[in-house]
Amino acid sequence: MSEMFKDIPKIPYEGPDSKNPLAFKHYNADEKVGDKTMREHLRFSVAYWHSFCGTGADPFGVGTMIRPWDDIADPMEKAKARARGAFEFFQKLGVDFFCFHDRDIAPEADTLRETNRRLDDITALLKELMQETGVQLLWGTACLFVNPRFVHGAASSCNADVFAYAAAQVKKAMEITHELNGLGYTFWGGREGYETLLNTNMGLELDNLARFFEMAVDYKNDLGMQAQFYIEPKPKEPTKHQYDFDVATVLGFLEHYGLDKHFKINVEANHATLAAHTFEHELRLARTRGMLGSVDANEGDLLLGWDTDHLPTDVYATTLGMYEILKAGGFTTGGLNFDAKLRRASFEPVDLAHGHIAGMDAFARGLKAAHRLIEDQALDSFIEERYASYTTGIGADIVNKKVGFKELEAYAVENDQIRNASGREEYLRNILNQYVAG
Ligand code: XUL
Ligand code: CO
Repeated sequence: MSEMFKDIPKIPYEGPDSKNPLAFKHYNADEKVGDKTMREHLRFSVAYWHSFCGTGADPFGVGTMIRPWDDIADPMEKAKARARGAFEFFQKLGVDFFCFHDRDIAPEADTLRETNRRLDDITALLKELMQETGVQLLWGTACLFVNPRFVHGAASSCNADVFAYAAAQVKKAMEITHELNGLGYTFWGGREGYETLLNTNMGLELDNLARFFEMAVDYKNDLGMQAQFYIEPKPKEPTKHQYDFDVATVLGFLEHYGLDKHFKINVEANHATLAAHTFEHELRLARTRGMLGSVDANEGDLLLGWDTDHLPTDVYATTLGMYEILKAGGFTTGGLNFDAKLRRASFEPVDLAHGHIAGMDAFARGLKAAHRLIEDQALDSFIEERYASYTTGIGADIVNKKVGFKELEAYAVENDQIRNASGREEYLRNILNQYVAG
């Protein structure tokens, strides 16, 4: 097969002193960090939509990206060339996983029947490419937001025909994910939200969203599909108010409808910041509830209020993110999916390599720093000491539910000269600095 990305060589690991821009300085796939290799910890995945379908278009201008398949006119031939190019890129980068939406891999036709036939064609090609390369599908998903039929949402649309169409589309996307042994299946609620309450029946929309998930769980059982289901929270964009606002909202929704045992969370860094949380806050909440499944690895621009989806380079964020992932016991079915795109002005194919090298090196550094923070109990010992009052005496009685307000009042009147200790945030930030630099 002829080489498509001629400017991108196989990316080697050359270590922190290398000056070669097309080499890893920190990501050394087979190097062990604790009891696992970096490859096993990080489970990097490339997102098909941004890297191979993204055009660079914005509200003020058309696409800018130059890709090897640009001149192919026939949409299916183009889709096949794109698939071959994608796998060449995965191999050159040395990643083990990829993720896609149904509409990324095969172009939509005029009828649902023909669209599904096209999907079958490309699925067969992907299967071959996966077998040849050993690259696996981290998760699949359905695009329920680009086509105008989804203008009012999909499962939360006011139009029952749209609900039915979305169900048919997800059914097919689950089938091809299953056919490709996908480890997961993600639900990101593209337009599942609202613009104005003036035209919205919120109660029905939320109930319908839950009905849709129940049907997906039933069909997963029918298929005998093992893939882990994920929900990916996002607070806004494209709709003004998305129903899956943040981890807390998704947990509340899943628990309310009795769906929590069927799902885990796919936390996206830039979605966390859009929700006015940090990446590590969202990860911490998900892990605290045993719901941390996978990660969409990217970062936002704090000067801009939208989902800029940069390839991540902030080593503080990757360190604190990896800290949560390691504390959760590491990934099982999940991984770090670069749901991230190049800037519009970075339009040459080689920029894809620069962007992903940046992301992989940033997470490799984060992994090493987080591992050492945990090994040395650099934060744990402080936190343990900070909450020590709950391990004995009245604190232990509170934790063990041995006391109520009456007993606590009796205790408080005898112990009302309270002494608190410093939270030492600056001291702890100094420690974090040392680990991130080291
Ligand atoms: C959109 C987003 C999606 C999901 C998959 O902000 O993150 O690409 O990850 O549909
Ligand atoms: Co995402």
